[in-house]
Amino acid sequence: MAVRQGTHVLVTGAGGFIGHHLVTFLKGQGYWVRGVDLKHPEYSRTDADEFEILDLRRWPDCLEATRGIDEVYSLAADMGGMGFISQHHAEILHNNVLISTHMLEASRRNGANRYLYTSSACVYPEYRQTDANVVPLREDEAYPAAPQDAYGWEKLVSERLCLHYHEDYKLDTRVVRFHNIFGPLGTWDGGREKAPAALCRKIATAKLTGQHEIDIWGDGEQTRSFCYIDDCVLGLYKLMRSDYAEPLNLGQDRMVSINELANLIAACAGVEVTRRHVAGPQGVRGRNSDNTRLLDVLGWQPEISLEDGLARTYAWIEGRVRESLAATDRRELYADAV
Ligand code: NAD
Ligand code: GDC
Repeated sequence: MAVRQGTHVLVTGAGGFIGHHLVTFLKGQGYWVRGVDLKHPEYSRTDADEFEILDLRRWPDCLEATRGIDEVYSLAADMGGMGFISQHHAEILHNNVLISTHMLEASRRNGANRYLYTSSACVYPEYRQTDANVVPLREDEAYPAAPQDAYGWEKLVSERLCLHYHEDYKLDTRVVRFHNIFGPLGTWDGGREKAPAALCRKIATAKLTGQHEIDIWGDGEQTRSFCYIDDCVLGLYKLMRSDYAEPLNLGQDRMVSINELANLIAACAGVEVTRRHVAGPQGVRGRNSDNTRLLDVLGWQPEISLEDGLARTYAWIEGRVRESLAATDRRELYADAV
């Protein structure tokens, strides 16, 4: 505890899904934490000791964010699910290159000891993910490079930047590759939401309105693995405390189809839904995490079952949908009255 109390930690993207949960976790471990983002967390108050609204595309803001900091968890990024990353290539590449490049250099200049960069399974080559029954992806399979979308290209280049800062400047870097993280307090509507949140929202809406048909993008036979947020923040912390500087997967290795995911969520909701398969961005056909190296390096892998994680996530999203439907009813009543 003594070391932790003296350690000043920065979490960028602390107004977002994973960053917000990570701040709470690190406070629980006894750290002094500064959160930075373009916005405050949307669904509950931050536990950070200090929270600054900064734009990390800007070099002066990165210097401001990293002053007096020992360890940086770098999560800020312009990001979203397939609906967002398949439509905003230029914006994502431009914004995230600036954030990652400036944050790494500012952390070095201000004397940070450790820097953890949050990369993505999107760095893996699309040619390894063409089959729904995909071979789980190993860390050493990112090359020859053919990442998914501009989002994946930025992640791969920033991974390399971290490795070179480690070699050239002896900055103690860590690189994690997330595989579809989900949970409460994450984006659930508006276009950036990923499949677990989108399907929870659609199924909650079906349940609460009695219209039991939901849209699924594609035939639903595409596969993914999904990792619950509590496992994600624990894994991030374990990686930061390790001495491992190479990229490391952080995800579940249980692969399900999107149709199976919808069935599991419908079971949480206690309703039966009919799936309507519609056109939509699908990304890779299959994706799963190989956790061999994760187990080797951390002696641990995510433990929370998909069923448990979905039950907690669904309950939270059903609450948001209920509020949203009630607000719509109030607006319609008011419009009728005037
Ligand atoms: P999120 O969108 O909820 O959080 C990212 C935060 O970064 C947002 O709050 C956003 O406002 C902030 N941000 C964006 N531009 C900024 C800027 N210029 N200055 C300051 N803040 C800025 O996303 P998340 O799910 O919490 O993801 C966190 C990190 O993990 C990201 O780097 C993301 O690419 C990576 N990642 C997430 C997943 C996942 O499944 N959630 C998968 C792979 C990688
Ligand atoms: O958005 P996502 O969760 O991202 O989509 C998973 C699959 O679910 C896709 O094939 C998509 O077509 C399908 N899907 C079906 N219906 C829907 O209503 C829907 N909404 C959404 N969003 N998807 C639906 C993600 C990236 C992240 C990130 C992670 C790393 O890709 O978007 O930014 O880095 O990967 O694992 P996904 O898993 O393809």
